[in-house]
Amino acid sequence: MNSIHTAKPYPYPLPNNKPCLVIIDMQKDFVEPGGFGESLGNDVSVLRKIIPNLLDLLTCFRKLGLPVIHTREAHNDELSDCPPSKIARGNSTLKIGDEGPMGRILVSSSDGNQIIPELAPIEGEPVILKPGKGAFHNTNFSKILTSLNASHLIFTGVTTEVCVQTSMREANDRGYECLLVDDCTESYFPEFKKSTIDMVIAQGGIVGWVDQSENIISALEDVYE
Ligand code: C5J
Repeated sequence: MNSIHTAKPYPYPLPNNKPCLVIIDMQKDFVEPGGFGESLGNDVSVLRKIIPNLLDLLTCFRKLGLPVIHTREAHNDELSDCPPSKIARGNSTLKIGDEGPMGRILVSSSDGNQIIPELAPIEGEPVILKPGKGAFHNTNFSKILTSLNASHLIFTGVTTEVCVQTSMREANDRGYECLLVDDCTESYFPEFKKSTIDMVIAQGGIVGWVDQSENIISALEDVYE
């Protein structure tokens, strides 16, 4: 059985079918000034440091013809898919649906809701619009994974302890083999990122595996090229 032998807490098996790259919420709302992330009081520049690593991993998946799925945390214009509790929550200067410098906060039609240009999806790469923190809640993510015959998901994106971790846990509960890429995920709070990584690999990999992008790229090239 092929594997990524450097993964923690033990080698991550690589399947005969294709592993899928899942890029969570690399949208302007969280990564650029003027969006939801900044309105919550965060320094968004800390999230940007993963972009070069994520681009390398994305390029590898595209080169090898392996599937890539993007998500955006997004609501419709009427906010009919957004519970009032979600709008009320948080100490932000701009609430979900308010007009900000990049258009309405977390509304799918806004400029701020689009994926950053560096990682923009290309033709054939599905983009899941998710109204919740997890990628499965009220979306067609399950259907797309089934249509791809996916069993192994490689998770990246922001923020580690919110949408990435929630989505990975949802996937783990549904039987997917999940690997979190340490240097391709980021949090506004370094200690929360560290805790998430620790939690994933604790107790013999109770939620999945963790590794660095360089090791993953090298293993994928060996197995799928
Ligand atoms: C948050 C996310 N943090 N994508 N969303 O509200 O993690």
